[in-house]
Amino acid sequence: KKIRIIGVPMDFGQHHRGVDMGPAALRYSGLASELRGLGYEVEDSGDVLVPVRDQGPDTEPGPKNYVSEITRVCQRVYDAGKQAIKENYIPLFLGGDHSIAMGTVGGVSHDGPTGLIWMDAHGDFNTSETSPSGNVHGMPLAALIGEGESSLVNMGRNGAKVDPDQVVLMGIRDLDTKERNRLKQSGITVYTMRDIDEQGISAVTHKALMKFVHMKNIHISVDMDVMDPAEAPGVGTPVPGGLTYREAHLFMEIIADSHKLASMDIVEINPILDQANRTARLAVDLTVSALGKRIY
Ligand code: DIR
Ligand code: MN
Ligand code: MN
Ligand code: MN
Repeated sequence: KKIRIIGVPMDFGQHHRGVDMGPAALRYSGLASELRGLGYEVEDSGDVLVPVRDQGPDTEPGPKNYVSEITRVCQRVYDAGKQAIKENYIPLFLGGDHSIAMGTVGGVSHDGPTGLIWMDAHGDFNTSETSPSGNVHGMPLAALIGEGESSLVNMGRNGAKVDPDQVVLMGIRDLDTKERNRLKQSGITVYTMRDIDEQGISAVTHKALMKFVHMKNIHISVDMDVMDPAEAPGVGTPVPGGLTYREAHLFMEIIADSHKLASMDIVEINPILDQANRTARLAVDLTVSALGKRIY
C-alpha cells in the first residue's frame, strides 16, 4: 500500500498565527522515513497552494473569518484527496487548522462513503449563526454534514459529505452552548472524555468501530488538541483533561488492527506555541501506530 503526504499550511480558520507551519514541523519529525520504515511506499506531494494571510502578528478574531479563502483552499484539498484515493494511495493530510477537513473528508468520500472518527477536545459543530468566535475551524464538522454557510457546505460537491450516523466524535470536553444543543439533535455519536474515563479507551474505540462494520473505509481526523496539553502543548486552543500518550497510542493501534484506515488528517499543530517540536513528534508516533507499527 502507498501513502501520499499532502501538506495544507492553512491558518485562516482561527486567529493564532503559526499553525501554517504544522506540515513542516511534521516533516522535520521524520514522518516520511518512519512510514517507509514500516514498508510503505511514501510519496510527499508537497503543499497545497495557500494564499498568504494579510495580517501581521497574532490578532484577535475580527469581523473577517476568511470564508472565501478557506473555501478556495479546501477545494484544492478536495481535489487532491479525491485524486489520491483514485490512485490507490492512503492520503495523509498535514494541517493547518481543522477547517482543512472540509476538503479532506469531502475529497476522500467523492467516490464512495467513508466512516469518520473526529478526535478533538471540541465539537467543531458551530455554524456562523451559533459560533461565539466566528472562527471557521470551529465549524468544519457541521459543514460536512450539510449545515452552515452554503459556500462551505457546497464546496467540492453539493451538500453533505457524510451522514451523521457515519460520524463518531471522540475526546470531547469543550462545547459552546448552542453547538452542544445542535450536536445533541444531530444523530452523531459522541464519546466525551467522561465516557473514555469511565469505560476506558479500548472499549470506546471498539464501540466506535462497531458503527463502521459495514463500511470499507474509515477516515480519522486528529485535532492534536484532543491530547492532554501536558503531552501536546503546541496547539492554539488547549483544554485540560485530554487523552494521555498511552490512551492515544492504544486508540491508534486498535484502528490499525481494523485494517480500514483509508485516510487521515493531523491538524492544529502550532510550532510557535510548542516546546521544541514535541507536539509534532507525538503526532508522528501516533500516525505510525495508526498505520500499523507494532511493538511485538
Ligand atoms: C470554539 C473552539 N468552539 C469555536 N473551537 C476549536 O471557536 O467554535 N476547535 N478550537 O478546534
Ligand atoms: Mn479542537
Ligand atoms: Mn480547532
Ligand atoms: Mn478541531
